[in-house]
Amino acid sequence: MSDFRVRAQQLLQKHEALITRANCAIEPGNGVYSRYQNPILTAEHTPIFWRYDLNEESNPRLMERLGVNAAFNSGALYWNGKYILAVRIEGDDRKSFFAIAESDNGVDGFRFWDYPITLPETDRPDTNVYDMRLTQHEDGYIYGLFCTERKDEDQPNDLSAAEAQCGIARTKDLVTWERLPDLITYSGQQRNVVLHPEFVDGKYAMYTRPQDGFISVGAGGGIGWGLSESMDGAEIKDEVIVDGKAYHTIKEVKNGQGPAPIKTSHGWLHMAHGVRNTAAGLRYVLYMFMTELERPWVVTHRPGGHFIAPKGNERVGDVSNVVFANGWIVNEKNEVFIYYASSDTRMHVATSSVDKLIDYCVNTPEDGFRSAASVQTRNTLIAANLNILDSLK
Ligand code: M1P
Repeated sequence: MSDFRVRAQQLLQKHEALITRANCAIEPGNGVYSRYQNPILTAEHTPIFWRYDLNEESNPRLMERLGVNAAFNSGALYWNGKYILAVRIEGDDRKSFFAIAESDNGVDGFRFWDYPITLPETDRPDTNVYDMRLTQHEDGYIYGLFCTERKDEDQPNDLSAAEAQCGIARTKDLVTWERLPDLITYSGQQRNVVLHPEFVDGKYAMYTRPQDGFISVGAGGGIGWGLSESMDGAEIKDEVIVDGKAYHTIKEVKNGQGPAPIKTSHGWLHMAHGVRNTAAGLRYVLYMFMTELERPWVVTHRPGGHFIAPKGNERVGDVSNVVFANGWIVNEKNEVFIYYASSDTRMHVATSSVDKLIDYCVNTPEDGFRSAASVQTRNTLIAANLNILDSLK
């Protein structure tokens, strides 16, 4: 067999072994959710035929021609009994695009469809697109809301000056996408915009993240909420803040809605990311809250602290000390699959259930905003436990 064929078989076999590797929950976990042994998607999970020219004549050394740098921040959808991710793929050229990966069980066996999503552009082409939130809306479409980044033309000499806005596309089959005009709001920039799955007062409802700059939210920030008459020319005239930033919490610098919320009989379950600054740079964690069923912009429960923080190997990557989630799935058994990325590099899953997440939101004490309040809360728990500890031994 030629060297070329030997190498081709090695590459293909190694890739297949990676994709078919079983993933196991790490038990006993914290009782709220289970983490898993392996990431579910990495750059190496992308098909060999996306990265190599497999023609021996044009690539006799079988070199990688188009490298993939990362597979992370994925939207998620339970669709025809499959666990679907709209993955943010970043090439070695730093450009991101979206690709669908699917799995039968939600925790392993994720396999990319043959082609990435071909996303139409508007008449103002995107430089970079990322972080798609998938929402199955009651109007019958699947919407993908994502960040579209373009050069800030007002600052031509600063090559890092960029503008973030919310791009919108919709589909019925996840293959053919119709691009709609970008969302109009009256905030400077937008990122982390998420479509609510139901009409509210007959209008489309969106979670927003108004921000003054591209990285810094400035005087803006917080998770906002607004209504639009239509998605074809979406416009939010008024944004109210649902969940703001707060001093000395896990969301001191900025925060943003994760995926579309999950509807439960107790209210809407929300997952979001919170960011604080440290000597080592920004630290991104996930947190949860619940809102009223009829008024999804009114918070009813605010469990204090982080829900998922970067742990072990998750802490290191292209942008270290980050966990970020823009997708989760509830199946017909009310099991919840939380898809989170670590350090802007790879994708993981954590599993839970609707009941466990409601329990977590309802029964986790709120942040008391002072050390003394935290000690008081902990002492209440300790005192109650010391009365029953001996009976458990
Ligand atoms: O690098 C961490 C994250 O930074 C941004 O999130 P936010 O707008 O909240 O700061 C996004 O670029 C996100 O993709 C990235 O994971």
